[in-house]
Amino acid sequence: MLKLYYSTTSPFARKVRIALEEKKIEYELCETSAWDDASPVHAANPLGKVPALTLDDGTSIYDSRVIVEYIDDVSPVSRLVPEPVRQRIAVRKWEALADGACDALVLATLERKRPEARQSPEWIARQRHKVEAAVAEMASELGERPWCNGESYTLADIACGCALGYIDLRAADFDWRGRFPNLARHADKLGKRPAFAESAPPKS
Ligand code: GSF
Repeated sequence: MLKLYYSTTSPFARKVRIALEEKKIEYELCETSAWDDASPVHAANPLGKVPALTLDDGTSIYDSRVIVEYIDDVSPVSRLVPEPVRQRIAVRKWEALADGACDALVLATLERKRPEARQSPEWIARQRHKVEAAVAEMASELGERPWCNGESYTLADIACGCALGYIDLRAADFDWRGRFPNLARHADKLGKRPAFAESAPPKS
């Protein structure tokens, strides 16, 4: 059976978990911390990051974008990335935007964990700016439409919802709900899907 190495806080792993659930693919979850040298994720991914997915033949794949592409291709149920090239690229661009916001927030979070005297406020501000610009772009792209891309639920919505959830976890002071009511509406709608509700990150 497929085995997913994940952590409860990782927005990238959450994206994969939601995709697996939506596609109704059976898999085993293995919670782990990539920061633990003894974590089995290091054998599955030389980069030592979650998520990583081991396949039935014992090989593994990473990172989240490759895993999602794989699971979208192995099951025809609920296509998450549309096939026509323009739509596909638009959805993948949404994913790059949402994942990029998470990457910046991961960097800012790690910086804040360093001893205070060694932290760089400029670096944190630089990353924070990227997060804010990405969220503004998401709000502008979503507008008043029902889904991030096209007429249906896609990976764009999954990536967007996971990024917003991660912002709540790591940058709770960023009032994106107040600034972008359309994103708040969309996040609430996504949060009602079982796949989102079941994978919600821990509170703070
Ligand atoms: C990012 C994974 C990642 O940053 C993907 O899968 O899409 N581009 C990759 N994983 C973090 C956990 S998290 O903050 O989501 C991780 O495992 N970091 C451990 C490390 O040593 O950097």
